[in-house]
Amino acid sequence: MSTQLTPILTKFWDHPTSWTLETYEANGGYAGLRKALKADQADLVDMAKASGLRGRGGAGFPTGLKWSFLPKPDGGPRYLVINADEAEPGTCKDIPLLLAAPQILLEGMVITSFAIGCNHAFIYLRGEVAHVHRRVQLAIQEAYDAGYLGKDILGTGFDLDITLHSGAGAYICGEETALLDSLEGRRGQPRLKPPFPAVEGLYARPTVVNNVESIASIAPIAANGAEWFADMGTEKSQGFGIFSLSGHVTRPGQYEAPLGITLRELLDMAGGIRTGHTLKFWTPGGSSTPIFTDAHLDVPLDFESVAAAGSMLGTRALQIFDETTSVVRAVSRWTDFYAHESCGKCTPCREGTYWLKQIMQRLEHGKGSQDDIDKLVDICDNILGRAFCALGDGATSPITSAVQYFREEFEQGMHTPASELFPPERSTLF
Ligand code: L3W
Repeated sequence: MSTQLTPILTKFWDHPTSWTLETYEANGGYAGLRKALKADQADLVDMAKASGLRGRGGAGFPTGLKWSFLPKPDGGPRYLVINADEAEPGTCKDIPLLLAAPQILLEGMVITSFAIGCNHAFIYLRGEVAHVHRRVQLAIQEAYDAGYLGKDILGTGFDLDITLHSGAGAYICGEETALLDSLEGRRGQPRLKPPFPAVEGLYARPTVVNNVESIASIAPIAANGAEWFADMGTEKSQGFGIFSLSGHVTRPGQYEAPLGITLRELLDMAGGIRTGHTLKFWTPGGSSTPIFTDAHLDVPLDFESVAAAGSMLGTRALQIFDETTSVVRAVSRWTDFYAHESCGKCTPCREGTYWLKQIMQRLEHGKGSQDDIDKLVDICDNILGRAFCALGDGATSPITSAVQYFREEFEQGMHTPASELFPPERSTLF
């Protein structure tokens, strides 16, 4: 289900055959590509820059700027790689987009490849979603058959092949350099940066790695112009995005809206917190971002405002929890996840997430000791900024923010199990 204030990426998701090329073309699909193929490559990079589009995969890095980091052509290959390894707890926008409207990503990929001079692009898809793999493969075939992919696209002389690759179910492969290692057939572990992928990426060639939603947004930008996009959102966080609401909300789902919308406004669209209950805490951008409470209902959900309020816009994965939820139990589940998914390459993350898990489990089961809370915060302090990639930092965010807002619940964890304070059957989520 999708609800749209800006009906663009999610425009026809509710159509019974939304994923077909026929439905996509009937809704204006590939108009952006026809325009783009008549433009200069440099103008398309400028278009991406002028639109203000920032990466939709979590970091918010300016998309056009990233493209402009590619070195001058040297006659060798350069690649576009789409990060579709959506696995962050709560994040559910790229997989639904690929299922409902895969052609919009493919159109964005052809435009981007043309802009950066790439003739072979890849989609790295999360391994667990075999049904999505089938749907995207079908969409790629339809695009080849219609002349949008392959040799001499639409008679312009531009060639592009797309390879769809499924991962094997490791969260770390959403980190762009681990993804590249995995795509090359190696065990997915992050590489040292610099060199950034733009300079030395897939097979040590210049590579643009972008998120699904970022490149899908390029298709309507090419059709409607950079200014049209830049006019939406806020001054520094332009355009629109998909907000995924989950948890204790009446109508969970994907809500497309300009950046800068607030949780209060999104909840109005989603029917509010489930009947008879009140908001307790929520994540603005997935479990790797510091949690917010009911005091943050009116924070504009743009990169700057969320950062100023102490968190990160991340992937706009709004996981919503009401007063029946134990914050200790919720954080303990996320900590299990990070400990399980740590790739083991660096000591702070490999050892630190294991220690965090032990302490969180003690507190969850009412067996914490006097100094456990200080120890938790101290371990987080020692991981933050010292891990090899963002996974370590992400593991600390829910813990330090939860201690900040709900310290008394952690203190209760020294003697009372969370299941007694917050019976799981009332909460329904954990
Ligand atoms: C060339 C430079 N390129 C930066 C590029 C860089 C990358 C992009 C952003 O983490 C975050 C993380 C998660 N020359 C460059 C340059 N770049 N300087 O810009 O880079 P960075 O390092 O800021 O971020 P990142 O490593 O991409 C992503 C957060 O997102 N997150 C994660 C969600 C996870 C998923 C998932 O499910 N797979 O989306 C949620 O909040 O914690 O902070 O391309 O190469 N000088």
